[in-house]
Amino acid sequence: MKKPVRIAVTGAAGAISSSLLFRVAAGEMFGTDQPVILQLIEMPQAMEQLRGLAMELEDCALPLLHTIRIFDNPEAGFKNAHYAILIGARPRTAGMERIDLLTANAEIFERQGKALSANAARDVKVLVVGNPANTNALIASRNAPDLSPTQFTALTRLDHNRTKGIVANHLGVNAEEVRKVIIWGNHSSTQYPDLHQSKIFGEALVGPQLDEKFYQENLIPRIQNRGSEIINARGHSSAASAAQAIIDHMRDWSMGTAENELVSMAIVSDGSYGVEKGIFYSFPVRCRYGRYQIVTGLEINEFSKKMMKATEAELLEEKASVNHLLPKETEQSHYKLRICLRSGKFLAADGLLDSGDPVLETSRLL
Ligand code: NAX
Repeated sequence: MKKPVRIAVTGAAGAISSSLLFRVAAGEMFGTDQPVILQLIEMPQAMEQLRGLAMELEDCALPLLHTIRIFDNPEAGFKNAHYAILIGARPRTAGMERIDLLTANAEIFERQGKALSANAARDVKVLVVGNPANTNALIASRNAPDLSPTQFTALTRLDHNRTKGIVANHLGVNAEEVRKVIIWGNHSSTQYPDLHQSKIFGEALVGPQLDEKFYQENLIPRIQNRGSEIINARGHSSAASAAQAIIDHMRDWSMGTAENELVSMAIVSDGSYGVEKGIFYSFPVRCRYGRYQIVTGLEINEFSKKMMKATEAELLEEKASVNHLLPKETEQSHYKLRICLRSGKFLAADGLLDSGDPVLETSRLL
């Protein structure tokens, strides 16, 4: 049996987490030979609810569930975590402006970034789910001076999976047949679900299988607004499908993407495709050896360029509104990316260790 991995989850008593934790403890995220230690974090007022959830987990007698620990603060909860899934966030309440939501959450993610930097395993992989997810990831990452920005990601896999599901349903095929969809940009209604690179049964999708006008005028807005459609229908935001997307995101990041496939992850921009550096933007990536790599060289048409710019503009606006929470000292590390090795040493994108010793030739292995 492998050594257990430590998985910290914030917002652990909430709706998404309640769908997620049982599946993680059953081995659906990291495999059925990987024991897990769950470090569950909640607000002090939700600890009783969290204790109830922990009891239910215990009552499942799952063989992979090594330990459950519950915490009312991120500093202790992130201790030695190999994975951190940041779900807890302030929900938008009536009368709250977008800027109020950004500010309320910014404070939460500032503290969590600091706590991760000081307490988590040096090669911790962080996934931000709580909204506004991309900008929350930026705040956490900018407040984590001892970690690499490449260790932080935000969830756009739900949008990616939604696109596959909706297109598959429209065409009457299995979702697995719809390959290479891309979500560009923000996890918001400005996201750009790009099907121009997509394949179905190995052939181009837009054009031969899917009318371009229908795609632009019907499918794109439908995917962009799917979150609100679900809230209107069930009175709650997505929970089970978000849990599925979290499992897919973490599994692919650590264990690799399927052959001949790509996935969407919001990661710190390195300037690829002309996207401004230093913001968390969803790109097409492939993962291997526990790292992601942006898929480069895709042909981008004029329509796509316009859509990609619009969602980038929204992220730049969000960044400007939380600028006061982004410490100056971490600005450079977000422009010149390096990866953090398991040893805690940093490897620059040019293949040099901090000491200046070359270790391997790498291009864009982030
Ligand atoms: P719930 O309201 O059911 O649960 C949130 C939980 O987080 C609550 O139990 C609350 O006590 C806790 N919490 C709040 N602040 C905390 C903090 N500082 N530390 C620890 N715990 C804290 O919401 P749920 O449906 O689980 O959704 C959680 C977040 O995911 C929301 O921000 C939501 O908007 C976001 N989503 C993001 C998605 C994505 O694709 N990126 C999709 C699903 C979801 O909408």
